[in-house]
Amino acid sequence: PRVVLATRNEHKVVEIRRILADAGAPVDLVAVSDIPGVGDVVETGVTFHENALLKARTVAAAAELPALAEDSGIAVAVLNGMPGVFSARWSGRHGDDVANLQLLLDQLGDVPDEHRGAAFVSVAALVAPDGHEVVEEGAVHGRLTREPRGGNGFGYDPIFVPDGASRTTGEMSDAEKDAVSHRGRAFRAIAPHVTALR
Ligand code: ITT
Repeated sequence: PRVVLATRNEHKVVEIRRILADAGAPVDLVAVSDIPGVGDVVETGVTFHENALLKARTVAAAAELPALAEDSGIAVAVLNGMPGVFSARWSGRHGDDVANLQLLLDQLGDVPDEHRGAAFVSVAALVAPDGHEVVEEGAVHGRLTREPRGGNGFGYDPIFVPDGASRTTGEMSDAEKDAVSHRGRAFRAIAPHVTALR
């Protein structure tokens, strides 16, 4: 099937393509930037679920093709789940990973390790122009470090250590991150639904 990948985040494009390929889902993924007339979707939702569906519905309608979108972020326990849906724009500058990560570290200050719990969450939404919709969620729990470590991945990866691991997801290989990540879980769950499209 031909499916539009409704994200403007290049890091997500790379990871989602890789996860679906590794899951053996044969799909012709078209970048949303290659579809003329599809503008930016304003993320007005207050949940990952709402925003993922909003992005997929808007792009599916505009492109007249099935669309796959993701909304994701990091939920920090001592910040009552923030940055959450605001993760990409936490510092006020959308997509500024360095500023976003630094602000989060500053906000945590010297909160002790046992209170630095956080979870990455990914909600994947698949919407077909005929109205067929599937939503799958993935999460990975862990804790935030005090200093960034590792240059792989993106966003908050250099400060996130999954439960049971000692390295940050920024220090992991692609395969190691995908095996445990929120995105790996959500997109492996949605892969059979993508394959089932005609
Ligand atoms: P689209 O809406 O176009 O998909 P976006 O980057 O704005 O792109 P989101 O609103 O879903 O997407 O924001 C996700 C943010 O959460 C992302 O910019 C990172 O700051 C953070 N994030 C999500 N997954 C991550 C991961 O695997 N590693 C590190 N940070 C991640």
